[in-house]
Amino acid sequence: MFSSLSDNLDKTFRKLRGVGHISEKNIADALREIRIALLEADVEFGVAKDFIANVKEKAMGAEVLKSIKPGEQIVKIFHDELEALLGADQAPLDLNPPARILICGLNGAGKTTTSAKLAARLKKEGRRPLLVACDLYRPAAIDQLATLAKQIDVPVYTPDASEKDVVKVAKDALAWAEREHGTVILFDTAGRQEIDERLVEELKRLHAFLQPKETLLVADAATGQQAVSVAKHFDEAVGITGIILTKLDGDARGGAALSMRAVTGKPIKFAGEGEKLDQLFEFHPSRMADRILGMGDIVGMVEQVAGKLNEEDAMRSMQRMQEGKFDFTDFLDQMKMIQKLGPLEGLLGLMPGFNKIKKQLPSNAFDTGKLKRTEAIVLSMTPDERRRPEIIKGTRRARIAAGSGTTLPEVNTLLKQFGEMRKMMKSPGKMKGMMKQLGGMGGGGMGGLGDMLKGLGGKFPF
Ligand SMILES: Nc1nc2c(ncn2[C@@H]2O[C@H](COP(=O)(O)OP(=O)(O)O)[C@@H](O)[C@H]2O)c(=O)[nH]1
Ligand SMILES: [Mg+2]
Repeated sequence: MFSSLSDNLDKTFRKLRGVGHISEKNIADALREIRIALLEADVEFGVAKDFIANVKEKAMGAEVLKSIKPGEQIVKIFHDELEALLGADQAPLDLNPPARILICGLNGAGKTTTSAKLAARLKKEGRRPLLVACDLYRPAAIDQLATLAKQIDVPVYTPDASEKDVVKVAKDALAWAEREHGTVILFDTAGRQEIDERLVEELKRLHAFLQPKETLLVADAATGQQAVSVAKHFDEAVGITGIILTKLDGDARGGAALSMRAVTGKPIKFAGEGEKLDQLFEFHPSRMADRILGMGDIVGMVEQVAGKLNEEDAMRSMQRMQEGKFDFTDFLDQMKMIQKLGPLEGLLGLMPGFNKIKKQLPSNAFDTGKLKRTEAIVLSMTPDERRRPEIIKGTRRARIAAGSGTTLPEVNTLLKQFGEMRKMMKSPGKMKGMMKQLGGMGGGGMGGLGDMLKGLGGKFPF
């Protein structure tokens, strides 16, 4: 998501930063490029136009600060406007009792998945969420929600397949919820390929009956402009209170995400970034702006990583890297951590400048099969070999290749890359830079992994 927009903005801003004195012409040129970049990213025309006008006004009116370069000042103005466009502050859910959340949207947008993801989040926060299946058109939809609910261990109300009245279902579900002592109830509704009157009527009736505190529209970020008009339509029909964008992990151009808030005036509250049930994140405009500007969503990454990693382990391998003692045992530990984190590509996408690094990586860099083969090679080494990779010469290499079911060239490549990686870790300049970054991340940092990856740049040995 956003990768070509990020690249284009990066080009423009690099030019701006390069000039010592900024003229009106510099600004005008940059704004023109930015406008094109936004439109290419599928940002709604009116939104792009207003956005550029705002940036222009601020850039022209800004008092030139002596302490920073003029180009950087404009980047900052742009960043702040982008943040405002995305909604300024993170918008929390209204969960005051009776907390009812109505989930709506088109077919395939991700309503059912997102209902479960949201329930999982709420449960983690210590609430007692309940799920209610209100998609009565497809029996499979009820089963789908029931299956997901089971995975996250959240009670689910599933109506009889013969039931056709959604308000009746909601009424029965509320009585059930009372008995279940739920503190927040999520209603997953039916969608259509397109908005049609019957769908809207049904949703209106359900909405009028439930009077939900939150009516969340689930919108697929990959659908671009269409998602924006759908949002408007739903909002006019039932009055949505917020938006959940899904499939931000895809390669959509991102325009919908940027236009949604401005067009509907409703906040984007969460973002889905994968099919797994823990891949729903709070939408933070400021972090998203950083990410679009290629600054990376460092805070998001730290949160994501911190939830899954053992900080002590991470710190220990960081320490070993610094001391130049990093060996294949540490490497194996790191690989295990990486596998725990889930898709590496998604995680790395949050890092500053990753779009550029990504292009330099071999196309199979994120191939989990390759990761497994690398692991097999390391596992076929003796403890001594893992500690002292320099002793792994000819016959040992052949033995490792045979033992791991890989080939000699694969073993050679891994050893070579590992050697290079080690050399880089020992280079004091590089490590110092990494440590500084770590300090800047606050909270003592999460340890070696993120920094190791960053420091490695294009040199992943796996
Ligand atoms: N990659 C990705 N896939 C998603 C995401 N959210 C939902 N999906 C997938 O999109 C498809 C449709 O989702 P579903 O919840 O059934 O949509 P519904 O028809 O709106 O209820 C399923 O295959 C989901 O796994 C997301 O954030 N990222
Ligand atoms: Mg569904």
